Amino acid sequence: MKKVLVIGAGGQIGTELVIELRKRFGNEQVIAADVKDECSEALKTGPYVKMDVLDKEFVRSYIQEEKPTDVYLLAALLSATAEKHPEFAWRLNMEGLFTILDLAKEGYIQKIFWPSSIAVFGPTTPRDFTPQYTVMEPTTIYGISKLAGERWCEYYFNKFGVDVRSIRYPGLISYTSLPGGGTTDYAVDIFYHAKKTNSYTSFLNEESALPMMYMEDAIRATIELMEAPKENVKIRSSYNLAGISFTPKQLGDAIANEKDGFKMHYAPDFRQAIADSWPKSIDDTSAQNDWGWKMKYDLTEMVKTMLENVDISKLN
Ligand code: AKB
Repeated sequence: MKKVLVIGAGGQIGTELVIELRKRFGNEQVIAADVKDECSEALKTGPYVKMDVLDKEFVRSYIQEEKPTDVYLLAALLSATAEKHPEFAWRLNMEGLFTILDLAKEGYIQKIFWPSSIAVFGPTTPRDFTPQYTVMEPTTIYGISKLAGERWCEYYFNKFGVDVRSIRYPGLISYTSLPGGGTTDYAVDIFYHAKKTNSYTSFLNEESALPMMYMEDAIRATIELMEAPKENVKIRSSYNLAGISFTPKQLGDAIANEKDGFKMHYAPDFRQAIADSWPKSIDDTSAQNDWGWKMKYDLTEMVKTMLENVDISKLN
């Protein structure tokens, strides 16, 4: 019987992932875990446990007791925040991964999902239609931790047969939970400001093309990869996922098509240098060929859905 544990369930991906997993496998089968004492309303439909992924003893004893079949390990510091707290980011992004990989190696977990990111690429990577296999010299702490994590995942698969699966997420766009501390966050913030003030000041310049993806597609990709037959999962580092590539200007124009008079302004900050080191677009042929990945949301549909659904009371 499937029993799923989602660590980092309170974050941008975690909240929507738990909701979808509970729809598919039943509320009681999906345990949400996060560092906060209490979970949000959205997660109250099933079990919740307070868990600090750095508390190795607690994580080990909880998993040994509960024996989840599948663990999604989402707890991490994203790119912009990680630059401000490099040592903590390295610890958080790596130590939790080792704890979970070791538990799987010891037979307590059957399958692991661990998220990687386009941040594994760097300024020496070809930036257009970035291939699955290419030069990888990330220059951010977050990117370095994700690349190291990918190598460890593949190592645990090759050496110990640990069934670990991963996606290099592009920037993720959603309205249920706010993103926290990423370089791609502008593409979510913009919708709140568009609704509230009909204008937005982007912290990336107008020409910064980055790959992005609507959350519903990202959640579907995650579950499709986790449910794919083992032999189809040929890449055990992490799969490229393309999503939709656009610049802040293109996103602003798409919003202006829906909202008369919407105005964009630009005030690039330290996140510009991070964006400049990342791919503009991604080649995800391997994901398409290996486990049948196909994206649904394009820019127009994503913009319409976001404008309809963002709740501006979430913006302080
Ligand atoms: C970030 O901007 O740090 C994340 C990512 C691309 O992994 N959204």
